[in-house]
Amino acid sequence: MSDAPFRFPSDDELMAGPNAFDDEGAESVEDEHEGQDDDGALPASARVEITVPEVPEGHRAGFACLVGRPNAGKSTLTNAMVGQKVAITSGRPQTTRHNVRGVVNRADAQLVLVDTPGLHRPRTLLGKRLNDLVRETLADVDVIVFCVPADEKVGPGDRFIARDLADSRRPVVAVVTKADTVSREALAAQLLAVNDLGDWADIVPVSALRGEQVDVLEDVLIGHLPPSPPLYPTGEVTDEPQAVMIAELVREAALEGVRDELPHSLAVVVDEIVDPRTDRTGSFIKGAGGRLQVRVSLVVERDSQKAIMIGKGGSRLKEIGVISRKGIETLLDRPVYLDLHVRTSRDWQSDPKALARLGF
Ligand SMILES: Nc1nc2c(ncn2[C@@H]2O[C@H](COP(=O)(O)OP(=O)(O)OP(=O)(O)O)[C@@H](O)[C@H]2O)c(=O)[nH]1
Ligand SMILES: [Mg+2]
Repeated sequence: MSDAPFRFPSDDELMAGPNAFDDEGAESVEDEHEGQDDDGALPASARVEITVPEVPEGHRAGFACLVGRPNAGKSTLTNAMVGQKVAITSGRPQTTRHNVRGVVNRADAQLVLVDTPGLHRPRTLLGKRLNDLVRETLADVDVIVFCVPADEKVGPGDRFIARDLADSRRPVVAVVTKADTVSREALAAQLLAVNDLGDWADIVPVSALRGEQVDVLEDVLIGHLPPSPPLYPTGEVTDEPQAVMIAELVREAALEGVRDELPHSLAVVVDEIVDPRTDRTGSFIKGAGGRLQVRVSLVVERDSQKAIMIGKGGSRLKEIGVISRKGIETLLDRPVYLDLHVRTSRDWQSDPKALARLGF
């Protein structure tokens, strides 16, 4: 995998023919568009651009969607398969709040993983929206990955999801995650319990943390994809917009060490990104130098939570800034000046207007 910083193509770019594939190894016929008449009609000499990527015989490509209850290890497994962090992870439930696409590029196949929010009994409007999002996603993929953790008993939460999956009419591969956390006997028992949950195309135990069986799962999933050239540029590992990745890295750092309701109550948005190198009108912060200036808001539901986020004398917020800045600088491959603010938006999880402002 290259060390070059990510380049995030826009939807338009992804849809545009030549950009849909690596240019390397592609034969293309140039279209100069010269001599085009004012009325828009192309002269007979105009040639249409055709790009023919060289796709090896038998190449497969398609989508696999990871589902499961909160905290089942979906995002950690997504990152392990991609080989790079595309989704944030934490021990708090409901860490993932939107579909994150991660791309596994191999010579023989391209597997696009769709990591989804955990499915659970919704208690807020946000929870309901997240469940709806997952259900819609299921309809559009080639194969579904149902994640059940090895270290928790199969329960009503898993049965609730299994019933939904039975209706999806897609092949479902059941995965017992976190296999490293239990004994061989307990793992065998969990595999049997998961087998009894439904009619699965396969059952695979994995440990994303140790990288065990991750390649086996990859092969199984690719076996369910149709013959197709790559769907995404083969150099990309995700199509997440840069601002979303930044906000997620801040949220991941902020989730560390908070408990109870706070993880659910926290949303993070990027308010502004100013690049003093390219934006001459952009305000130039003293001491920021040539660094990219990133302003981020941490939004909580109550003033008491705001106090916790800020910490004594601002100590917690400072810590969040130090940790997330490192991640953002690695992501962007350049120095960053990070400005964090905490604000309260009362009960935003249940307020449709606030949800819309926060991008849900
Ligand atoms: N020991 C061990 N821990 C794991 C493994 N995979 C995930 N975890 C841990 O399980 C917790 C939850 O992992 P996530 O990947 O964030 O879970 P998720 O299913 O994406 O959670 P939501 O996004 O909230 O639905 C984290 O603390 C991970 O470090 C694994 O293979 N082994
Ligand atoms: Mg997740």
